[in-house]
Amino acid sequence: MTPHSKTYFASDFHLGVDADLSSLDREKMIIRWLDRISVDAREIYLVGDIFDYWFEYRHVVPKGYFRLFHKLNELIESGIPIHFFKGNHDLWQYEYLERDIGVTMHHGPYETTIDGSQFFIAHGDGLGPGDIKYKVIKGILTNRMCQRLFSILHPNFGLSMMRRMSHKSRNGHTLISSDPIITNQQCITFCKEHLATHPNTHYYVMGHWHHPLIHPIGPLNYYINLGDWVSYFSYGVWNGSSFDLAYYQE
Ligand SMILES: [Mn+2]
Repeated sequence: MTPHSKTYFASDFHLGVDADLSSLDREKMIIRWLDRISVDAREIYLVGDIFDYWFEYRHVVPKGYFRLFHKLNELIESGIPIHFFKGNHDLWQYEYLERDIGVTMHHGPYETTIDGSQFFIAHGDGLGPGDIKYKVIKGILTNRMCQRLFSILHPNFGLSMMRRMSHKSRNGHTLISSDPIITNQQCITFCKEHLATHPNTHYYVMGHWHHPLIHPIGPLNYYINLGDWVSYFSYGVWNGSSFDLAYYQE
């Protein structure tokens, strides 16, 4: 196998919130993971909710994450492209990460071919039936005028408000079931419907539900949930011919 032949996927770091491990400890762990995979990574996809909350003002960004930003920039400079998806917790990102860190930002689902296989990559929020309340809220949060009004608030006030909102929403997203197929049902339903009209899609790679899973949805088609780096420390690896979930251990 040639070096730099693997594609890595991870999501839902939720940096900015302390869990069993503090945000800083998890950030340092993520950097050690990035160092490890940089040996054979060709591309890295970070599939949303990297930050637990984020708002980018015209001249101000939330402080912290310097270590992560530095590492991402270093990998990009070394020739490993990093794709960055907005999640439902950090959808207010504009050009800072793209311009200053060099990531390729995706504002919605992204379809691409990797080693001849067709991938559909998305954070996963708002996909599938139901969750009407969230879809309405997302409509408001992504509204330009609402964003402009919010940006008038002083960052000390605006960001602590976001932090509280984010905490509430996370509590609403604790695992629905101990069965990952049930937790992921909404996205699985979406993928099956999408597959009916796009039968060439081989892999649907998503985050959001925080419950790692590889689930067949067709003869050669799979739904993958990447889990999270709050409790699972899970990630996806595509080695050119197959997709696996792995769990980071020091
Ligand atoms: Mn999440």
